[in-house]
Amino acid sequence: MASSLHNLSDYDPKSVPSAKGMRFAVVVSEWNSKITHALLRGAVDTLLAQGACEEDIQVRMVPGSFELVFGSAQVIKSGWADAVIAIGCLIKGDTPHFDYICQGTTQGLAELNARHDVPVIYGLLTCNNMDQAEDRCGGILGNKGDECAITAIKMVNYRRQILLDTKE
Ligand code: RBF
Repeated sequence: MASSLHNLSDYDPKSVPSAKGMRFAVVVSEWNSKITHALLRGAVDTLLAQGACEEDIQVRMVPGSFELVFGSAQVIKSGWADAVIAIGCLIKGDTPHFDYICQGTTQGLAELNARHDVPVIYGLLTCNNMDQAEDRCGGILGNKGDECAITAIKMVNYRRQILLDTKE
């Protein structure tokens, strides 16, 4: 899992299907907005570069990472999106609060994936300090937003493939 061994913006374009005709909702936490806006930029730019249309990308803001779960659930229920990208940045503080939010948000997003037919992509940075976050939102380790966009496209394609295969 060492992200220092993997640049988050690296991917093999041959392995990525076209995003044309896919609809994406990006739910973004306002906390540590310098980081989350850079992650959002990476995600949107990558979706567009892979063929998604601007009108097929919806961006919604929530106050903090913990609210990503409700924010994503609401987007799923609206029925509009083929995939949700949940973007947040948690920076460790002096109290155990960080651990509770990390755990709650991660568990909540995992439950959405298990319960619904819309993939929710984990765009949550959980960092010990701001330097680690900057390294991962367009710094030396790439941009996790890029990685989330590629994952979202692959997961929409995955579901479409399953639906096609079960029709045959
Ligand atoms: N939200 C984040 O997305 N990243 C953080 O680093 C972060 N740190 C927080 C630290 C404290 C002390 C508090 C009270 C909240 C923090 N939140 C953070 C907000 C959290 O995700 C949530 O919005 C609030 O706890 C309200 O439910």
